[in-house]
Amino acid sequence: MTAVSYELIKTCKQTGARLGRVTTPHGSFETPVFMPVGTLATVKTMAPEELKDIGANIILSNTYHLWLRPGEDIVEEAGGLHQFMNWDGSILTDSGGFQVFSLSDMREIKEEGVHFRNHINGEKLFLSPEGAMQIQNSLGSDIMMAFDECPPYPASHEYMKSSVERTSRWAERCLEAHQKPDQQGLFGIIQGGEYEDLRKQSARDLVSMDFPGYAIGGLSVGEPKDVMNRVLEFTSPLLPQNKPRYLMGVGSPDSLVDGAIRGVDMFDCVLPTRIARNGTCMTSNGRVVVRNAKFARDFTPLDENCDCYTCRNYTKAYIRHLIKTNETLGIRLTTYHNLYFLVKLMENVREAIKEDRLGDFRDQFFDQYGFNKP
Ligand code: PRF
Ligand code: ZN
Repeated sequence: MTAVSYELIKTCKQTGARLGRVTTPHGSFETPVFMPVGTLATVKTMAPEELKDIGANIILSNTYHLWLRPGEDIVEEAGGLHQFMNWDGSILTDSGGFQVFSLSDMREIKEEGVHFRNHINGEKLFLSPEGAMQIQNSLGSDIMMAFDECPPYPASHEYMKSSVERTSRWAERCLEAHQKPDQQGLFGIIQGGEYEDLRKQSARDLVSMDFPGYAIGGLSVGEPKDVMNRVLEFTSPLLPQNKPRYLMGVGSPDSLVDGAIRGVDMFDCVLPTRIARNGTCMTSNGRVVVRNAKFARDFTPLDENCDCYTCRNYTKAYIRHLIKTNETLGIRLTTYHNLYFLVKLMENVREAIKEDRLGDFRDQFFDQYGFNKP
């Protein structure tokens, strides 16, 4: 038995989007799903009970950050990440590769792994496929990610080809090093940038290794939206129908809907929690910067169409006051609302797939949010 399984429930007749269910050792959830990010074993400002309240069943955490602080040995001694943070839903951990590339200084990529300096104190460190598996085995996440390289955009075809080939060799080493395949599902990561031949090569390599799920990496790294959509259109069909597909680091409302339409099942992003902490909210009518002076006397909720705890109980004027005075309740309320908004959006997407009307839902949602129709 593998630790993680996927059941395809139905596809939307209007768009081809997939409604499915992923089951892990810590329960199951319907897809398409948005996973809140809890980098340091906490979704910033949110207690686990609050995550449950908004309807989140899976969160993401980071190998790289937990390896540095508090150290995976301490998390393991606590009984694993679920026990350590008091979260009994599912957890996916990213492998650290991407974080090393985006956060650290002076990285050097070698066949054996990546040499770099820690972003906190400059200490010399080394992370390899084997290291990333050992750390994730100690953390005890339900879904682990393979150790990959996410090259910057744009990268030359020549560089991308050698990188994809190395990522495939690293994926083999991850499978080999993974100690608990019956308790933790390991997902492979497709790379290849915007190059169709390289995405094909990467998908062919990884699909032949038979992972229980596949991520599409290397997107939302600075390329235009239409490039991301085109890459999804030619990459999605390369992946097995009976395994989940995860688009890494993507979480703007338009990209969630457009990703689902292109066959993506899982998404994560720091966007809702990060913008909440500077007072920006996602609403059904677009972004609201609640810090703005124009809301000083606005005694209506952040979003008239939202029934979250924040919108049922507080006004823009009050939340603006809290954020302007650095009161911590302010960013708790905006974070709660933004996560609720995306979790609810995905509920609506799933409902629309059930009823074969995701295309209509997209048009209506984009109109109201204020995104331009393509
Ligand atoms: N690889 C890994 N994590 C990631 C990415 C990737 O390509 C991205 C790209 N958007 C976000 N997080 N391992
Ligand atoms: Zn709300």
